[in-house]
Amino acid sequence: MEIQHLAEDAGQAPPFSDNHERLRQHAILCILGCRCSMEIVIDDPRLRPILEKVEAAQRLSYDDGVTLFETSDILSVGYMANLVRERLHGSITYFNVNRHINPTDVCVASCRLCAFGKRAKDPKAYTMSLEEVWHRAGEGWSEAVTEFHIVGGLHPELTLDWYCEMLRGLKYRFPQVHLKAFTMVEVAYLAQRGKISVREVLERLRDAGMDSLPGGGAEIFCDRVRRIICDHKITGEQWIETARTAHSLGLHSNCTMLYGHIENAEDRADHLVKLRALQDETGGFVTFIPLAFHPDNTPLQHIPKTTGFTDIKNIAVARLMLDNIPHIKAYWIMMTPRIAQIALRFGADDIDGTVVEEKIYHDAGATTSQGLRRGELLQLIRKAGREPVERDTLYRPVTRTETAFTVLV
Ligand code: V47
Repeated sequence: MEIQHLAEDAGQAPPFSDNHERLRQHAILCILGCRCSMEIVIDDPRLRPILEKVEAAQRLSYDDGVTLFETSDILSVGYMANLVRERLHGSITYFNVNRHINPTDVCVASCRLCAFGKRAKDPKAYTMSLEEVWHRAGEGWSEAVTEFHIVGGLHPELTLDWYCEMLRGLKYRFPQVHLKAFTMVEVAYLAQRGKISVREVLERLRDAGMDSLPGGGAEIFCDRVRRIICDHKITGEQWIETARTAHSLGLHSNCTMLYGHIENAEDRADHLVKLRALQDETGGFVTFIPLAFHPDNTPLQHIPKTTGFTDIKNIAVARLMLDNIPHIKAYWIMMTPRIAQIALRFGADDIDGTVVEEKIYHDAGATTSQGLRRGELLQLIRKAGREPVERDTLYRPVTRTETAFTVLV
């Protein structure tokens, strides 16, 4: 009788005044095998209706997003995000064997958020020759990479032909490697400089070997914030339009959000809702990566660094709001391997890859290592109690020996 009564009440999550009584009821429900809202003690009552929606697999609203960003009840948010993560991926955690290549740091944009971009006249600026790019791609560890992640500054002189030649040369030398290249910002800049359409730029890059696009440059879509952190970059609307065009050509891409600077909870919720709306339309996003702002060596270096709490929260809220984007990445370079491990219990199902040589975050003060070996990534994931799966860029499982790999299609 009592048990039946408790089970009926389970969906309503009554407020418990007596902790002992709550634990007793919880124990009975566990014996019954119920997974319900009574398993979790919610400190912030504003999260109750959100939990109900999450359990019923209903879409969360913009207001829910603001509430999730504002609350400090991180365990409840994490519980919900983990529920969704495990519904989608079980315990599987993806990683890849990749290499970053940044052909140039010369950039006309001078974004305040960035420590990587340099003016052409800066003695510290560099631009690789094509031969250097191709040579650099083959350097590093013997493990066969499955992806080159290629991004750089907005160089005022490098032409679309130069970039196409770079891609063709990479495909010729490394035919099996997926080329994930150029942010929406670089694509839009090439179109503007060449006085041609974004579509034409994307078609030419694709025909030269570009397989997909990374998620960078989205920052925060809100104009008020963009005017301060990246005033010379394309607008949020132009970023979305460029991604829409890429997806319409059958190209997949990732997407990002830069947090931890001058944005607020509303700006973040708005950013996620806009990404979700585009994904409803195109289905072209593969992975979302929340990026923590690193202030060192930028004009915004007075802004304090993000905390582990904020980093974890952004992963969890992203998993809850982006119900149509399959993967959420805890980019270990940006959040440290330690926090990335925790993130695997708070909504993330991916930790990125070996990377080998990272410049954008290290120029901005990152203290993580430049790269990790495949075995170290496996260990990180296993020690977090998750099941590692090596993937290619499009999440097909990879089997490998030390120097060769096979993608299971
Ligand atoms: O576009 C620049 C951001 C992005 C800083 O698609 C900064 O798989 C923090 O997009 N502090 C590049 N962030 C990184 C990126 C990325 C990384 C890993 C995987 C993928 C993917 C994409 O980093 C830039 C910009 O949004 N950024 N400067 C800074 N000081």
